[in-house]
Amino acid sequence: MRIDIVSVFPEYFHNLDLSLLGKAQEHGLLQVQAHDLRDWTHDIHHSVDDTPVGGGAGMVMQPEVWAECLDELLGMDDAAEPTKAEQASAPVLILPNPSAPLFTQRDATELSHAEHLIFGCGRYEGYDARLPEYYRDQHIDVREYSIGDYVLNGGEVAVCVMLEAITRLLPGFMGNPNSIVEESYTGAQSLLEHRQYTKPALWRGHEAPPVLLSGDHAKVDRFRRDDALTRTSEIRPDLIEALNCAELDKADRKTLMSLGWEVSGTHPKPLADAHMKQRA
Ligand code: 6GU
Repeated sequence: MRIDIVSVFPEYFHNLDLSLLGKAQEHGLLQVQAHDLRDWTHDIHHSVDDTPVGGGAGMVMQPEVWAECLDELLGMDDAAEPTKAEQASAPVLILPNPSAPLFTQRDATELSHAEHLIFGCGRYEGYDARLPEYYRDQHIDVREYSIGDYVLNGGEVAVCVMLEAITRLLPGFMGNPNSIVEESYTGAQSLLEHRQYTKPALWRGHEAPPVLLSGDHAKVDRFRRDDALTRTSEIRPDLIEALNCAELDKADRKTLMSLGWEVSGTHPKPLADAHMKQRA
């Protein structure tokens, strides 16, 4: 996978040379290149922003500087019609934006199959709204994503978050691919992961659940599944409501009922008179 990142702080992405991402680059699994947006400016001040049309606080990133950079990275200077192979490996343009739909595990999985990703990091009050519009008109797959309901100073951290979520799904990235299968937010039936314990079994007076030491794999699996259901019911009831009841086994239903859920319909629903432990 090839990854280009454009930012006015390209040094920000030195962190990608560390840890598993750094290893993956060394092994040729991915090639990451961070570019300085100011390299595409023409004026002496290397300016990338201007005041908002219509007035208001802050500065907006100019579309033309971005477009000259993105045209080059997208290979759009090339007048020739794209070949079939080029179309199949067409880059996906990802623009972090706090006012966009949330980035989820589903997006990470989908993007992990792309051959080439280009991330453009906005700063200030963001980029000119015509930028994503223009590239969609050029038949580029443009995605705008937010990583959560809070405001960051720029898209750089958001890009690091998305990149980590995407690249760890590349075949050969993780030492043990099973660790991906079991974790939270994978598959249609998303639950928070069960809690984990290591040795010693008794630590500062706190015991790890004895069933985990029983050696009975079926019991361990059931305990973990119930722990996942219980934690999800408490912390993320929205994920329980999205479950498909037809895919729950008998023990799942029993556990959910004991947690105050009705499981006779298509999706679980809170029992009308149940004292649900909702988030404050
Ligand atoms: Cl993608 N950008 C910024 N600036 N703030 C954010 C965000 C993105 N996602 C959440 N907050």
